[in-house]
Amino acid sequence: MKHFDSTLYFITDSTGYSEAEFLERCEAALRGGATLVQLREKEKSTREYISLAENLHAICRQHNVPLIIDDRIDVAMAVGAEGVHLGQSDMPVGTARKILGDGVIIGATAKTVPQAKEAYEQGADYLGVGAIYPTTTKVKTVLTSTETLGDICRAVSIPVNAIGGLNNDNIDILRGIPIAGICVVSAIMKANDPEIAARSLLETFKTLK
Ligand code: TZP
Ligand code: MG
Repeated sequence: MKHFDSTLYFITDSTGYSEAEFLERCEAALRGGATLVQLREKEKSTREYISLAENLHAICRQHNVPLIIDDRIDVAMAVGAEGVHLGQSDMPVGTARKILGDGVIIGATAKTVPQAKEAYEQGADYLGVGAIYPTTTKVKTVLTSTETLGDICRAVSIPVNAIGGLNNDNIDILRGIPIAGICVVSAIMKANDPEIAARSLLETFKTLK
């Protein structure tokens, strides 16, 4: 069954960490309550990406949290990950859906209402929308207004997550917008204690409803 909860969607960045440190931080995020995890690797070889995905998948399974692979449907298939996340320059959602079938979670990045509607119509299961704030994470993105975020939420009937520069001190800007959850990289990955960071983000998010 394709069930997932995108309330606290933790997106990884292994830059600067040994594999052991990286996996320990991911596990801490899961202990803190991350509800969905995305492995996002931009520099690794295919073989390295698969190996890290296998190791992270084992940890996610222990916490009953689905693992999503960024960009690479081949890597997702190789490790039996629960899903894949596709940006606007990656494989179109409809093509990925044909390859992966209905049982796999497909997420898509959308920055405008037309992009959101297209991904939804092609079979996306959730959308990531942003960047809401400037981000220090390595990514090609532009800012998306909270107004557009709200319009996207109302234009599709799948979960929509906000992303980009979000942390405990600034997510109040999302209050009242019918998002399903938040996606964060640095606020957890670079926290002194990723477990505490995840737990408090979850608590803060719940107060926005
Ligand atoms: N897409 C839009 S912003 C972003 C991605 C992958 C990075 C978000 O990272 P952070 O550290 O939570 O700002
Ligand atoms: Mg991508």
